Amino acid sequence: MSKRALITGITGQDGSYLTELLLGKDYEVHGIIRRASTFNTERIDHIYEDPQANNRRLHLHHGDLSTAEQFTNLIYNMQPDEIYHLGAQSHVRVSFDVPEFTGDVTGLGTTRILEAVRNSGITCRFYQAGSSEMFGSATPPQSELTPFHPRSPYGAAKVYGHWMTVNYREAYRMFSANGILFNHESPRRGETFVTRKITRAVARIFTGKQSKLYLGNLDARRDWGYAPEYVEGMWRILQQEAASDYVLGTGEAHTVRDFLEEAFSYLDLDWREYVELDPRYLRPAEVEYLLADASRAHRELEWEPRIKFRELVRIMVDADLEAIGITPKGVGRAILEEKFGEWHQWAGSVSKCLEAAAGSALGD
Ligand code: NAP
Ligand code: G4F
Repeated sequence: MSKRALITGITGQDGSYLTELLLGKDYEVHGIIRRASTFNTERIDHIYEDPQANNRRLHLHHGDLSTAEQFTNLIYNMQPDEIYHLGAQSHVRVSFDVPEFTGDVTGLGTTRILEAVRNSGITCRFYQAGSSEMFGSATPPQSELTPFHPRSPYGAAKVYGHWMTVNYREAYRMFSANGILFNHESPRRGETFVTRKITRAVARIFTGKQSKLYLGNLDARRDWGYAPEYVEGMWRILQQEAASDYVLGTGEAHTVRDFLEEAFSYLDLDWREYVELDPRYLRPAEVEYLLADASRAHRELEWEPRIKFRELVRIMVDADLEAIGITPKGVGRAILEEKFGEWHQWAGSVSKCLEAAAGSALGD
């Protein structure tokens, strides 16, 4: 019999890839979406099935992490085998503007789902989307043994969610596991995160639609990987015999400046001609250096990312060129074909999603 999964944050970058992965593994997938006055499902439109269709395997339910009102009933009625809790206010700089809201949705949201599982009395496996932001100013490389020192309301909220997940494991013997994921990016990354902001700007500058790119701190170092590989890591974490916590990352760190250099030079452009500092993108406290020690995941999950920094940049620039209507240079596309020959391919996953984004059509 096929397994049933519930995903919070299904409309986000990771939620959309995870849905594709699980449908490919024959799961029945349920997702929680927020009611919005405009379409907010463009990342999953290409896989959504008509509600009237027989035997559909993707189901959406309205809900908001700021209230627990319907989660116990929903989970009791659904009886999921696995819950992937990905929903969050996930933008670090924005968390300084709305710290209380971030604590509520990103922190307490985790407790609301854990409590709903406990109250419903069902047995299922729970995944918490933890973040390398929890390490904050801790000395790199960071592993499962590195003490947390968050530097933002977002990071602090994720630390709370992390320890609640551990607590439900210890107190109630729930299979609740934390993934501590370093930055992972893709053509579906939100446009206000620095990687996508850069690759989108590169495509627009290349085609004369934009002349300047305003950024904040260019010295911060991040361990950037490719999102589809990380959702596979999430799935592996929930397939282990016992629940535990795992760091996922590439083990390579680069500065924002390195990212600019790589993205602009791919199209023979010099980033220095276009990039300017805007202090509004600086943070009251910065995380300077994140670098994963993912050796535990390599050993126990047999998880090893195949897409590294340079390849990631090329995939993202190619996709943003295609999104803007230009034939991509093609190196990124070729990398996917060569290295990612399984469920995630350009034609099925990148192009289809770009087409859907152009004409978002999912109704309620
Ligand atoms: P994302 O693209 O920002 O997606 C966040 C998801 O959460 C969206 O589906 C969003 O819905 C939903 N959401 C936000 N507020 C909500 C609320 N009040 N109620 C219900 N749903 C809500 O994030 P992502 O990059 O896919 O990341 C997935 C998870 O991993 C997040 O928890 C993030 O903090 C964590 N994480 C991400 C990374 C990374 O590098 N990507 C690294 C470590 C951890 P809308 O579409 O309606 O906004
Ligand atoms: O792309 P970012 O906004 O990602 P950040 O802050 O590392 O957070 C992301 O990764 C976390 C995992 O470590 C996730 F948990 C979190 O949900 C999110 O997905 O910023 C990356 C770096 C920062 O140092 C920032 O200061 O880029 C720097 N930066 C410089 N200029 C900028 C900009 N960031 C953004 N968003 N916009 C800028 O203009």
